[in-house]
Amino acid sequence: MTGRQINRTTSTLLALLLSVVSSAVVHAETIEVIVVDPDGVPVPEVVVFVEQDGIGLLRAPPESAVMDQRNKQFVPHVLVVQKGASVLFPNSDVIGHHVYSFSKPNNFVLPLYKGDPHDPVTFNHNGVVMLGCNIHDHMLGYIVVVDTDVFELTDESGSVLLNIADSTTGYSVNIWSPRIRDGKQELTKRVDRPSTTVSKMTFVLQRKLRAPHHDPTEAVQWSEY
Ligand SMILES: [Cu+2]
Repeated sequence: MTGRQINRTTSTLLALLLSVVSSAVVHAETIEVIVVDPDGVPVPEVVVFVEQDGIGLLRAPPESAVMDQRNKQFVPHVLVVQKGASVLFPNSDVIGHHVYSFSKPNNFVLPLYKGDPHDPVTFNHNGVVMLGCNIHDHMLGYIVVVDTDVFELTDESGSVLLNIADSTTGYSVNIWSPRIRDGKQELTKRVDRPSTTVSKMTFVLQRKLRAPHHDPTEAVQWSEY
């Protein structure tokens, strides 16, 4: 084999390898998950996450995220991240905040600060991390740490589209929101392959929702002063 032939063989092999890798990642079935309240009204800002069997190395690494503080609110109110993700807590207000969480083992404290002086916080344990501010009692936020790279918040129509890997033999779809009162077993649906294939899944909540924490229509506006 000449040098050029070897190069060509190498590049062909490389192209083949790349196509195998990308098809393993790309080949997926999309499911739509919808969350509605007992009256059939869509519920936005619900965390939906999918735990897939045997997905192992195909999982994407955790992405870092930002939990901002604006107008004495955590923005977003609910954030979902993969286990191991680092989250920055910049303060975009002109006043100071003192951010903390007592949610063990993800508890942490960022002493009183303005701007962005603190290192990101890494969340290494699954679960809901409830956020507060020592200065402003009404400030409330949530970080949901999940052991999967398939997650999203529902949109205004209570809907979300998620990709399920072809290679998985089964999976569970889970939902969470601080507004939901239903028991834990109602918030998980299991799909076993290949006996079942699903393109659309609806969670109909049985119990009335808690009121939203921040209702913009009820908030006092600066123009009213
Ligand atoms: Cu504060």
